[in-house]
Amino acid sequence: MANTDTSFPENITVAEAAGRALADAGACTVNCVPAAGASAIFEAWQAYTGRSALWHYHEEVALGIAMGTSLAGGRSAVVVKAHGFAKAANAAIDALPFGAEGGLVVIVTSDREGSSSDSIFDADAFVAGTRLPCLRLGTGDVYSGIIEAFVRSESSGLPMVLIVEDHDLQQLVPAPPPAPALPRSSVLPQRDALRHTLFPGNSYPYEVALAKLAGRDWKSIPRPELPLFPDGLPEKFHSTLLSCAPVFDILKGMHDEIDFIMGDTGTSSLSVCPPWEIVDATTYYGGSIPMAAGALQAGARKAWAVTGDWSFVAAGHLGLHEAFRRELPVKVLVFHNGKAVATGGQALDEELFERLLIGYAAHVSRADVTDGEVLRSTLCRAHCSERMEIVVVDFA
Ligand SMILES: Cc1ncc(C[n+]2csc(CCOP(=O)(O)OP(=O)(O)O)c2C)c(N)n1
Repeated sequence: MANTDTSFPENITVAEAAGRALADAGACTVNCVPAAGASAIFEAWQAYTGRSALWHYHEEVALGIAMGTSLAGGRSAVVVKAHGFAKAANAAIDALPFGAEGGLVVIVTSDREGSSSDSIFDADAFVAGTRLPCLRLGTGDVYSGIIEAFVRSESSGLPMVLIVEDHDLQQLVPAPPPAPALPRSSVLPQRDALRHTLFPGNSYPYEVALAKLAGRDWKSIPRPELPLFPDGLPEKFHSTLLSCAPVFDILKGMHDEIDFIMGDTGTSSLSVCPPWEIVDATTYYGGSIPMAAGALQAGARKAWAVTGDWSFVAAGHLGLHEAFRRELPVKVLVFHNGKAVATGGQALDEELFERLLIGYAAHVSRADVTDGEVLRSTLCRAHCSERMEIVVVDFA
């Protein structure tokens, strides 16, 4: 049937249909690393919404931010090339047990023959390996497929991956009629650290994911208790956790004023356990800063990222760059113990750590863990500030 609304052309490209679907689905965050195909969708989304969003540099960060947005109840999309999805895989594999609160849709543009890519591989098999629910969309299904993916992501509580073929994106398809915005719940997702904290010994997120994948009622799965410190946690982490206790105690006191505290791989994320119960969510290595940034993009007022120094150097700083560029006032707490305790105590390259911080010198404040008063005032000042703050807690 002909479209009688003259403000909309009869035919649009598949990329434009995708951009329009992201808008009509109410995605508040669309994160894209430039690459053939992916860029066309992102640009179409910007043109259709009149929004101008920054490009991303790193797909793992783009997905981590989207995961944070989703956790905070916002709808988010990531648009990347297939090899970009491979680069984001560390976040993607955690996205399955982590799940989705607000709809989370990853659009992967595939280039089967490698005609505009620097790699040729089986994108479908790669995505299938993550076990994330996935659909390949043909040209005529792109608009409805994206809208339905958001609906399905929210009803299943899982992220969705959609694969579209690069060379389809410039094909013409009938323009979809203007659609009413996809309704969404205005209720903020409840904090559920047990379900959103991935660490060895917590099998609950995985069991929930399996139930979601099978379409079973995950809410009826018995909820285990988080282990109580000290007896419930491995002895090898006791002394590190005890040394961090002054910081945990202060954070616990501030907890009610913080919307989200994102943890990172490393011993500090064990502060999810009682008696502290600090961390709301922990996913992949270096994921705390992107996730905190994503929560802010979804409208959270205060979001902290709690990370170890090694994870910060390894990947966390990548998220810092993106948060900084977007002026997102993430609060970053770095436990500077000079080693990777979680993996056996490998020494940190101190010079490299300091070098990374120099770029953000105006945002960095430091406190020695033994100086309780300075520690408290430094954390409180950072929390009250309206800009990005990086608090480095130094251990002897
Ligand atoms: C991609 C990836 N590589 C390696 C690891 C293994 N790993 C887990 S935690 C960690 C470093 C932890 O050190 P730090 O961030 O300083 O925290 P700490 O344990 O000292 O508190 C590493 C290397 C991982 N989880 N993911």
